[in-house]
Amino acid sequence: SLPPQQFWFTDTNEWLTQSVLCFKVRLTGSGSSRCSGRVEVYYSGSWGTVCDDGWNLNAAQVVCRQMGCASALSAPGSAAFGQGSDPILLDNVVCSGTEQTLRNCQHRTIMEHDCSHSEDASVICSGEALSTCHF
Ligand SMILES: [Ca+2]
Ligand SMILES: [Ca+2]
Repeated sequence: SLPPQQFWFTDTNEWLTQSVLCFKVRLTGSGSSRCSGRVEVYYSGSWGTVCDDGWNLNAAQVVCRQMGCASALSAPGSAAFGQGSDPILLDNVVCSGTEQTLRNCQHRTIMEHDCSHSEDASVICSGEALSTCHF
């Protein structure tokens, strides 16, 4: 297992411990599978969606890695797997593709957005790989 580590997150102004390394992500929605679907992240007790503004293959790659899946094939926007109903948690996500989790990518302050659920972001990852996260 991972050694205890702490990270300062400017978006929440708090120290978070190693669980952040595995900041929970799930793929859901109509037609989803373990490695494809609408991206939902878990924050402060609830699940929420990600807006497609800025969403691209680099961001999808981070999600695919987090999910223990192989490389990202596409990063569909516009609620390709249906619209979520939970809060929109992340907007303007910009990743280089090498980040450990979506929260290590640039994004607006959590829950600040100018989106609707018609803009929910999704990923399609190829195959399956071994996860490096252990819950
Ligand atoms: Ca959009
Ligand atoms: Ca936006």
